[in-house]
Amino acid sequence: MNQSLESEGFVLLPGFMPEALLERVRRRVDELYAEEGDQAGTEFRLEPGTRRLANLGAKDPVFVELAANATILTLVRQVLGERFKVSSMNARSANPQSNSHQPLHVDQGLLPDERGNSVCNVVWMLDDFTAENGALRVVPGTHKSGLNPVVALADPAAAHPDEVLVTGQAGSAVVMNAHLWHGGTANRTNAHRRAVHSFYCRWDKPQQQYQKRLLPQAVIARLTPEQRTLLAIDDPLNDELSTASPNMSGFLR
Ligand SMILES: O=C(O)CCC(=O)C(=O)O
Repeated sequence: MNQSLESEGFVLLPGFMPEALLERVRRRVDELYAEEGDQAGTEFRLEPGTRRLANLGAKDPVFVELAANATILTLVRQVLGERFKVSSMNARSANPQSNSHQPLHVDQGLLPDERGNSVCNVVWMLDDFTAENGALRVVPGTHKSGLNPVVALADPAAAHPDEVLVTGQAGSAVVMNAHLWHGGTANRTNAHRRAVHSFYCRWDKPQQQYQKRLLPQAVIARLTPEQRTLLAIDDPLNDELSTASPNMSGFLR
């Protein structure tokens, strides 16, 4: 059991990505931003002050590899229990000198329910996250509050007295119970702050991006049996749930 993930609601894994993997992911993310241009992220959602990419599983196997990393899955299992799936794979880059500041939120506005936690997010740092460039802020312990900050706080965009900035070197990963109050902050530097998000949900929730429909057949054909299970390709309940809401938007986001 990871104590930080349990009690604080998140754990930072410094230097988690080997250098070659970090470079591969960075290169592909930059290529996709260049290829997609103005259209980047439009399949899902746009956000002022940021560049976004959506549906990354369809765009390169490396993003599925990230989401299927065994150490990461052990931590996700701690949050979501034995049965969970990938919900979406996206990228988010806080633009230089921009207001990429987000209100404190819980992903998809979801609170733990009678079955427990239902969402977990992994933020892969492709650049250093610093106090100046739009690092993630979190309010430790709030995953147990049963409250949605957008409802509970008078001003969810304001600094919270208990918030902490999650800073770290490029290649680090943050595994976060996504019921934790969190949000990106403003980037006051002249460089992009890039991240990939691997987002997971419990078995009984719809995927945020319905993988079976969004992944090209050729990509599905190349998945390993474990990846197929993780992406819920052969899961009739997921077909039912995700067909009903094939591309949910709203905070994680
Ligand atoms: O990229 C980040 O720093 C976190 C963004 C986030 O929390 C979100 O988009 O829901």
